[in-house]
Order: sequence, then structure tokens, then C-alpha cells
Amino acid sequence: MRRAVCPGSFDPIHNGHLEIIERASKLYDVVHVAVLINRNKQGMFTVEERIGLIEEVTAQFGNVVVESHHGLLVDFCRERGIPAIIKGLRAVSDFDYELQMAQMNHGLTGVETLFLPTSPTYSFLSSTLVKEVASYGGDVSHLLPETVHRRLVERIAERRA
Ligand code: COD
Repeated sequence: MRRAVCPGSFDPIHNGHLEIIERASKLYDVVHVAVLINRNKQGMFTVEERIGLIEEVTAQFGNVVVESHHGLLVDFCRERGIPAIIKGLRAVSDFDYELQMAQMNHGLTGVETLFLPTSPTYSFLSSTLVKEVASYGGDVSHLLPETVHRRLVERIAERRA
């Protein structure tokens, strides 16, 4: 059984993430989506909410498992026997840091990192930008799955109330 992990914060999942997960799901028998918990970072959505949203929008692929993890990504992989990490590369600016992480992770446990080039449609897209634009009333509906967009708009309204 060929398995890989797509790790991230996913606060929230957007169409760029989703496209990479979909492509990974066609290459591997099982794709684990790992929501990494960073206790120093207050998210817009709780980890449980992020997992729920990811499960909802990836159910269509049929071979995606969503889990959270606190700690090193290599430990997530080791505990589950996952040999490969899949990352989307947006631009050259992503590369330096991604290369460092890939080399560190490989040095720690031998886990491989594979990079998929992001679709040009989403190469500018990040969760941070989506939240910022939406919080000022900008239209980000074309950048998010419909259910995620609805929850984002609701969350911004809740925070204003
Ligand atoms: N198009 C395609 N793919 C995208 C896009 C886009 N527009 N945006 C992001 N992605 C992909 C990238 O591969 C990215 O890495 C991933 O989706 C997740 O993105 P985010 O923004 O949700 O998550 P990040 O960048 O905050 O995630 C960083 C990790 C959590 C993966 C990293 O910090 C990590 O591995 N942490 C665990 C602790 C650890 O092991 N640290 C040591 C590392 S050597």
C-alpha cells in the first residue's frame, strides 16, 4: 500500500491545498492530511474545525485520511510507516525553506519529500492572504471550496459581533 502525507496548518484549507491533495490522491493508495498543531499560533479555526472542513472537501477523493499532529512531522510519518511527504511549490520563494525542511527531515529519518508544482491559477494563494482579504470584505469565494468560504465569512462575522 503506497502512502504519503500532505502536511500543513490548513487554517483554512483553500483551493491550492485541495488541488495538491487531489493530485497526491491519484499517485498514492492512501493520502494522510496532517494538520500540524502550533500551540504558539492562534488560528482562525480550531484544529477540530480544520479537520472537519478538510474531511468534508476531500471525501470526494475516496482515499484521504485527515489527522492532527503535535510535534515533528517525521514522527507522524514514522509512527504510521509513511515514506513520503508531498509539498506544493508555489514559487521560487518557497524553495529555500522547503529545501531546508526536506533535507532536515531526510537527515532525521530518511523520509523523502516530493514537490508538486502548483497550478499557476493558485500560485499566489495562501491561507493568510485569503483571511486578510476576506476580513476587509474582499471576495475570495473563487479561492475556497464553497463550504469553507461560508464558514470563513461566518467566523469573520462572529468575531465582529
Ligand atoms: N498551492 C499549492 N500548494 C500550496 C499552496 C498553494 N497556493 N499553499 C500551500 N501549499 C502547500 C505547501 O506544500 C505547504 O507546505 C502546504 O500546502 C501547507 O500550507 P500551509 O500554509 O497550510 O501550512 P504551513 O506552511 O504553515 O505548514 C508548515 C508545516 C506545518 C508543514 C511545517 O511547519 C512542519 O512540518 N511543521 C511540523 C514541525 C516539524 O516537523 N518541524 C521541523 C521541520 S524540518
